[in-house]
Amino acid sequence: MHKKKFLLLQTLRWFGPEDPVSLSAIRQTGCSGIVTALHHIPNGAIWPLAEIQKRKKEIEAVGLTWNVVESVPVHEAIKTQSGNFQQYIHHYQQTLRNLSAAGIHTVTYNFMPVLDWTRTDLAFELPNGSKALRFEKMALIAFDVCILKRKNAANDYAADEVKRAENRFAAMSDEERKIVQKNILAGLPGSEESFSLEQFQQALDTYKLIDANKLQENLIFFLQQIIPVADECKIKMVIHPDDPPFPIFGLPRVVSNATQLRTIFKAVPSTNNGLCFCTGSLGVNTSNDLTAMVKEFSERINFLHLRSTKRNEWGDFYEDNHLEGDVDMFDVIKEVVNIMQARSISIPMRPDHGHQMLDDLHKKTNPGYSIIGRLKGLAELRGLELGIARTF
Ligand code: DNO
Repeated sequence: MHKKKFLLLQTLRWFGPEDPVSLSAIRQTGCSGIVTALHHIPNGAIWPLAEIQKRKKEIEAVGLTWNVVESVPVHEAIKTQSGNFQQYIHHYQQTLRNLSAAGIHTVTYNFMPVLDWTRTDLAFELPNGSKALRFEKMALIAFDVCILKRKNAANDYAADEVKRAENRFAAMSDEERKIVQKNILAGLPGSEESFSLEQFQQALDTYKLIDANKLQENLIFFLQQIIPVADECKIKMVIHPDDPPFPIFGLPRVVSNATQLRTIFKAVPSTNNGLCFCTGSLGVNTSNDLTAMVKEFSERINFLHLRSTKRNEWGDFYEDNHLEGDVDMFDVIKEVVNIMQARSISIPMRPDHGHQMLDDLHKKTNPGYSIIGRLKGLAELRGLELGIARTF
C-alpha cells in the first residue's frame, strides 16, 4: 500500500457576489476551495453568524468549500492603539468565534499601516501584450514629494532618488499623475479603505508618534488578545507579510522579513499564530531566503500565496509569470511538499494574482484577479507540484 501523499489544497480568491468572476467559473478551474471575506461588512464590525452561514451556503451550492477567510481586516485603531481599539479587539474576537461556529478555521489578516498592498501601475504591458501589476519606486516618490507634498518626505529617500523622482514627475502627463494617485489611494481589490489626498495625509499623521518598535508592540498586544480565542475555537490565524516589504510614506513596517516574523512568533508561541506565506511579497526583499523561511516557519505556514516578482536595481518590481521572475518556485514548492508530508496535512494555496490576458483584456476585471491569468498560474503551479510530489 502506498502511503497517502498530502498535496496542496487548491483555491482561488473570490470577492463575493460583485466579483465579475463567478463561483461556477472558479469551479471549472479545478480548484476545490474558495478564499473570501464578507466585504460588505464595515471594517471593525462583528461578522454576524447568519451572514457567514449564508455566504458559506452560496459557496457550497456550487460544489466548492470556503476554506480560508481573506481578510478579517484589523481596524486602524488597533494598529495605532487609539480611540475604541479595545472594543474593536472584542469585535474581532467575536468574529473569530462566529467563523469557528460556521466551521471556518483559517483567517488571514495583515498589519500594514493605512494601506493594504500598493502598486503604482495596474496595466504594465509585457512584451507579449498581456498586462501586469507593477511597483515603480520613482512614481511612488514622485507622488509622495510632488503630489501629496508630505512634509519632510524627501528625508525618507536618497538625494539622487528625489532628483530622479522630480524629473519623473515633470515628464508625467496630467493623466498619468491622476492614474498614479488613483492606483495608490483608491484601494486595490481586497483593501477595505480608499482615500482622498487630504484623508490620506490625515491617516499618515496618526502614525507620527508610532515607530516600528511601537507598531510591533501593538501587533503583539493584538495577538495576545486574539490568539487565546483562536486557540479556544481552533482557528489558524495567518498574518500576511507587508507588500511591498519595505517602508513607504514614512510608515513603519513590522512583517517584512524573517527577523520580524521570529519576534512575532516568539512573543506569542501558539502555532495558531501563523503565517500566510506570500512568495510575491516576501520575494521582493533580496535578503529574504524564501526556501529557508519555509523551513524555519514550517509549523506555522497554514496558507500560501504563490506568485513571483521581477525586481530591478532601482527597487521597482513587476509581477512576472508564476514560474519565472526572482522566486525559485521549484525550491519553495519542494519544501512545502516536504512539510506537508511531515505535518500530515494539505495546506491551502492560491495562485496569487495573474496577468490580464486574452479575453480578459477587454473586460472589466479586478486588478490582479482576472481569471485567465490566474488559471494559467494555477495550472503551472499544479503541474510543478505534481511533478515534485511524484519524486517523493
Ligand atoms: C493582495 C492581497 C492582500 C492580502 C491582505 C491580507 O492581493 O494579497 O490584499 O489579502 O494583505 O490581509
